[in-house]
Amino acid sequence: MTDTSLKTGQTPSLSFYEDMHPPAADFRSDILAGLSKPQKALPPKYYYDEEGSRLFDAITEQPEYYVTGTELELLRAIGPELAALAGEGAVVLEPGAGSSVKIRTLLDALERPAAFVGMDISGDHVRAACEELAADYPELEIGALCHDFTQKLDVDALPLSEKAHAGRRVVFFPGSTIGNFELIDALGLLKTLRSWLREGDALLIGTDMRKASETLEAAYDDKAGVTAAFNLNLIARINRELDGDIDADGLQYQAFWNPYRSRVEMYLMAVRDMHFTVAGERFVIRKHETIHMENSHKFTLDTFHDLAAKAGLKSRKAWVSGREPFSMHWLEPADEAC
Ligand code: AVI
Repeated sequence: MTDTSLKTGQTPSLSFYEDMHPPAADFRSDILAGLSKPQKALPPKYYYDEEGSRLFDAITEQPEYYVTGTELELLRAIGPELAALAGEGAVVLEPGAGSSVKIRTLLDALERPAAFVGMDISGDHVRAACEELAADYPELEIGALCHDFTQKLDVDALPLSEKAHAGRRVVFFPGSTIGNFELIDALGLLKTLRSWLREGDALLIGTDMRKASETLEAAYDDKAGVTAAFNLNLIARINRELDGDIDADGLQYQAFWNPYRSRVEMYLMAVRDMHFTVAGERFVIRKHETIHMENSHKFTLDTFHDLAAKAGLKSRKAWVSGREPFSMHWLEPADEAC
């Protein structure tokens, strides 16, 4: 439902703010379920509390973590080609927040874009990010949506101007976030994003690529220990918010390249037997037993195009960085799926 109070004064710089009331996550039951599995696992979506978001930003600045810098460099290099593909008056939709330097790089590259719509599961976060953007791009129609991007969205119903609705839609999904999903869920997400597109619209998506295992393992286990701290921060969050007593000193962070599943797998391994309580429930973790924290899938052009094709998306153009292999894809609805 449109928040009209915002339309009528509080934040005149935003064209609209809409809260789609995404289903609330249940931290307690998700954590208890994860710790009860034979292979203990914690959902990575819970990494990002305030400290976790700060630590993730710090990861992107580590010399070993090539992902962010490489993608930004590639985005800058292909700007003129993106402008030609998008044409004048495009509407950019970004699932995830809208504050980063990447969205600014894209908006700067495009020819007089008509509108930008930022979406995030946190309403406060997306509103603040889009307001910041609106202050810097006063000529752009900018809307913010509190929305879970894995859920359906009727883009035609968004309160955008007629001019904006007539522009080519470019859904922007950078950062290789798609790689953090299990492949079956990545396919589901691509199908959802595909459903936002009409014929001629596009999904511009960044995907990290397979490379030497040493490079990958160093990127996900930096020397300064920031990625380890990012993982252990979730343990601290569990202890704080769920009255837990997990001894973080008894857990060691590890990252492995799994070539069979083409992904980096991240774990916390117990260095000794430990008994602990979370939300009143008792658990035991044995020496050398692991908690599976996250996966980061790496693609080739072919493996990603195959996945996209299953979601009804065909590749119009793909670019690969000359530094560490990282790809950007311009995908369009496949004819038969339109
Ligand atoms: C957010 N995502 C794309 C990161 C990645 O590279 O898979 C998450 C990450 N986890 C540890 N380092 C980075």
